[in-house]
Amino acid sequence: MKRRPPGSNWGDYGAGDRVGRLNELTPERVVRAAAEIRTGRRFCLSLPLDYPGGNVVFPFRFPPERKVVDRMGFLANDFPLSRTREGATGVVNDDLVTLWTQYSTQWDALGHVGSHFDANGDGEDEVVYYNGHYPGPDVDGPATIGLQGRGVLVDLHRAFGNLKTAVGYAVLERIMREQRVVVEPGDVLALRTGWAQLLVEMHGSPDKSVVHGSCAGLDSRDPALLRWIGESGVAAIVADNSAVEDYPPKAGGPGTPFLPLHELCLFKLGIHLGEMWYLTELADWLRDNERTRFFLTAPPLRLRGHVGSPVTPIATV
Ligand code: UVW
Repeated sequence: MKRRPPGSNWGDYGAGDRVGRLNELTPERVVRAAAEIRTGRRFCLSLPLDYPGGNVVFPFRFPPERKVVDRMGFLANDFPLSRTREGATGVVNDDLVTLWTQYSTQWDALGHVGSHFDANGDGEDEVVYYNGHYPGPDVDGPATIGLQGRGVLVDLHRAFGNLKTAVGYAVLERIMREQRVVVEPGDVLALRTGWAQLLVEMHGSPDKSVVHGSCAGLDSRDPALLRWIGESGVAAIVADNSAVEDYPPKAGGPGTPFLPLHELCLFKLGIHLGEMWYLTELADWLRDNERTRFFLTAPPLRLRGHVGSPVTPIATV
């Protein structure tokens, strides 16, 4: 890589780096995060992975498909082990699941969104990803990071209810001040918008107009917001909505990204995005206990070559 996009941090964590701002989850900061464990109470931050339900959120993503494994020509459903060894007792079940990795609660990997940019300096733009990695084996690295750190939650739902709105920096800053949220470098920023709660209330049969017409998202056309994300030092950003940024973002002019926040975070800065997390119970508990921070455990699947990962994040308070 000879050139890096303006406003990017390519190379800052090393030429071969593939985890971006997760480098900020240093051992010292994980110890700091552990100070947020005061009651031992845990919250599961995943939706059921067959939610939203159907494919009205993104028409190209579908619920998981479960099948029973074929074992010796029989379905492995109450499969008698006497078929494996004569006279043996016991039965066994075996299944397989086809998962659309970005269907439900997930991490966007840094390979999820790239751009066209002349990283090799030959005068031609090429398809390239975070840190100047090229498509193929370069972005296929295994996700081995043991992702733990301090989460800090901003409750946008408390401010806006289910109103669909794009939240820029000025408003976010005001809400953070009102809710006494302080974000420090290495924190995982969590945004509760209420959107995932609407999914839960629709019980797997989501209404298209509700899905596409509700709740807050970040205003990714606000330069001040993008600048703050860069300067804040956040290790990752997660939300209980579909795309972290208000979706679809307002159209920009020709030559501007379709998804400005995705481009900034995944392509330029190596900030992973968590989408469709379930934050309702955690957010309510934090509010009731006058807290904003929690200990987060959220490792992606250790699966090679995928560009998004289902995840079962756990918050401990
Ligand atoms: C969008 O496509 C908006 O988001 P993602 O692909 O990250 O789910």
